[in-house]
Amino acid sequence: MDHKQLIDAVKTQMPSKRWEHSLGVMEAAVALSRRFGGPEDKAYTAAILHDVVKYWPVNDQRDIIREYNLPADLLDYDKELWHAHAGAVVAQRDYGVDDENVLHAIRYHTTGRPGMTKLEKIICLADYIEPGRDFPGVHNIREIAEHSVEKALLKAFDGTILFLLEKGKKVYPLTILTRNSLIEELN
Ligand code: DGI
Ligand code: FE
Ligand code: FE
Ligand code: FE
Repeated sequence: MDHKQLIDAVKTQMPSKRWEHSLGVMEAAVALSRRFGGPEDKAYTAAILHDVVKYWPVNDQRDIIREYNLPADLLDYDKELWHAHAGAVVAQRDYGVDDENVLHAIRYHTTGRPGMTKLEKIICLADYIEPGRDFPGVHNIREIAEHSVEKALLKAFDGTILFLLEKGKKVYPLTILTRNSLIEELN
């Protein structure tokens, strides 16, 4: 599928508010790719698809995790984590994406992972700072993102982890490992 076909198809999978967020991620991801020399075309594709199953019934997301032998421990953590992994399966199976870098960018857009590629970092960060996002600290992260993807992502993960702590929620271990690895990369 080309981008236009992909957009028409993915748009039908979510409410219009969420689609606006996806448009914002496309814009931010392309801008970051230009700024930091990432693969623009892949960033565009990954951005379109990153939340493709976010509004599917959670039972369907859970079924995909089981059926495709995705990390079973995801099911012990927040449902919010499921759409990223399930989304990568759907991008490949239903939308014909076969680029492993793009699939990883979708799969790890919520938690990140140690050793992310530039594309993965860009999608993860674009998801945080797209123009429609409005949470405390986003302005500061956008400024940091003018010069460093890693520094901006580290701030973003700090914010997510603080948010989870404040809510008394569990933190998925990979999220902590991602933060640690960003600190190491910056040293
Ligand atoms: O799908 P989006 O809303 O665009 O953003 P996302 O895919 O980054 O989802 C982030 C949500 O996931 C956010 O509300 C926090 C929640 N979450 C729950 N547990 C974890 C977690 N996020 C991370 N990074 N790590 C967790 O352990
Ligand atoms: Fe998401
Ligand atoms: Fe995110
Ligand atoms: Fe998103």
